[in-house]
Amino acid sequence: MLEELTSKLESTFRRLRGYGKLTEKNIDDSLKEIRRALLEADVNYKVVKDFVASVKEKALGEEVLRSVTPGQMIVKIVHDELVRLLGGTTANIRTAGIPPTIIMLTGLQGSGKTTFAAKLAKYLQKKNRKPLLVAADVYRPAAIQQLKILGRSINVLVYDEGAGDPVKIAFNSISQARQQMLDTVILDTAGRLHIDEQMMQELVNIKNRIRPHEILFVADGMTGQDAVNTAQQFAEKLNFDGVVLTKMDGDARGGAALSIKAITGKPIKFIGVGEKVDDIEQFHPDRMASRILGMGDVVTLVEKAQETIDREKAEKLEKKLRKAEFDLEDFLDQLQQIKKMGSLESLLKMIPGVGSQLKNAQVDEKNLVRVEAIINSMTNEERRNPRILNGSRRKRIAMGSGTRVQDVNALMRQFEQMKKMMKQMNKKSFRGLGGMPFGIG
Ligand SMILES: Nc1nc2c(ncn2[C@@H]2O[C@H](COP(=O)(O)OP(=O)(O)O)[C@@H](O)[C@H]2O)c(=O)[nH]1
Ligand SMILES: [Mg+2]
Repeated sequence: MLEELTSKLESTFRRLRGYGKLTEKNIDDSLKEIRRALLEADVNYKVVKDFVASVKEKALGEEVLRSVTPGQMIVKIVHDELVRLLGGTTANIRTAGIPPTIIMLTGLQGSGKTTFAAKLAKYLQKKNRKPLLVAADVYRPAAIQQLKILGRSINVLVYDEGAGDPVKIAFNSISQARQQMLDTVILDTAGRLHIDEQMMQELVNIKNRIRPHEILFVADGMTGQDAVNTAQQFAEKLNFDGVVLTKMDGDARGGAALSIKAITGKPIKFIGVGEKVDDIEQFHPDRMASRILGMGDVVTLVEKAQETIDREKAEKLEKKLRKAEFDLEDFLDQLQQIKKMGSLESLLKMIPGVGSQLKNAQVDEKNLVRVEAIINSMTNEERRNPRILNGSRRKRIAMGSGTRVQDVNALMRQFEQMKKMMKQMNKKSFRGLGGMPFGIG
C-alpha cells in the first residue's frame, strides 16, 4: 500500500537522519524532496503546500533532544503532521440509540460500494451486530444479484424488491429489519459513472426519507484527485459523515488518502484492501502515518526521549519545590515547558502527587504571557535572588516588559506566598497546591 510514496520518503529521511546538525539549508532540501514525493503521489497541491510549511515551521522551532539526532526529530515532526493530515484520531461510525442503525453507502459506479456493503456486514457481524443488506441499486439486475450472492456467502439477509423505487425500498427495509430483529441496515445505492443531477437527487430523496445515522462516501483510492473532487461534490450535496477508500491494496498512490480529509473535512473511516469480504480495515490515522513513513522505530525513539526529558525536568522541579529553593528562573523554565507541551496541566501532572490536585485547575493564558515577559526583563541575578528587587528595579522591569509596577508586585507577592506554602508543606506530604500563582487554580 502506497509503496512508492513510502520508499521515496524513506530515502529522504535516511539521508536526513545522518545529519548531526540541521541547518535551514538541509531542512529545505529535505522538504523539497518531501514536497515532490507528495505531489507525485497525487496529493492535492494546496494540501502539500500547507503540509510542507507546517513541517518547516515546527522543524525550525523545535528544540532537539539530547538523545536523538535532528534528522530523527524531523521524522517525528513529519509523522505527527501526517497523522494530523489523515484526520488525527480514529473516527468511528455512529450507532443508533434505538436500533436499527441505518448506514447508507454512496459513491460512483465501480467505486466498490456493493463489495464494501458485504465487507461492512461481515465486519459488524464479528462485533455481534446483526446486519441487513438492502439492494437499493435497482437499475442493473446484475447489481442486485451481486449483493445477493455476497449476502449468501456471509449468511446475511438481503432485502430487495427487484426494480422498484429506491426510496420506498430503503424505507421498507427498515421495518423489515425490525421484524427480523436485525440491528443494522446497510443500504447499497446506485452510482453513475459521473456525478449527475438525477443520481444526486435520488440520494438526497433517500436521505430525507429515512434519515440515515451514517452516510458513507465510497471512493476508489486508485483514482487520486478525481476521488477527492467527487468527494467534495458529494459532500456539498449530501453532507456525508465519512469516507471509505477502496482498492488501497493496489497501486493506489496515496493522493486520495492524504487529501480527502483536508479538502472535504470528512474523515476516512474504513479502507478496502482487496476484493474479498474480509479485506476491510478500520482506518487509524496514526497507523497509516507510520505505514507511509515506514519509520515506526524512529517515532517511538523520539517519543521516549521527549518523555525522558520532560520527566527529568519534572523531577528536578519537584526537588526544588520540596526544598523551597524554587526561583524565578525555574518559573521561566516551567513556562517555556508549558508552551512547548501545550498545557500547564500536562506538565504539572507529571509531578507525583500533583496530578490529582489539578482536576479543576484553570490556566489564564494571558497571565502566563505577562509573567513570562516580566521574568524575561529581569537580570539573572534578580531571577535567582528576587529579594534584591527594590522599587527602582521593579519600575525598570515593568517598563521593559510593557507591564505595570503593580503587575510586577503582584507576581512577586504570589511568588513569595508560594514559597511560604512550599515550606509549610514540606513537613507534611506534598498535597494541596491550592495557591498556585499566575492565575492557576
Ligand atoms: N482490489 C480491490 N478491488 C476492489 C475493492 N473493492 C472493490 N473492488 C473491486 O472493484 C470492482 C467494483 O466493485 P463494486 O463493489 O461492484 O462497485 P460498485 O459499483 O460501487 O458497487 C469489483 O471488481 C470489485 O471486486 C478493494 O478494496 N480492492
Ligand atoms: Mg454496486
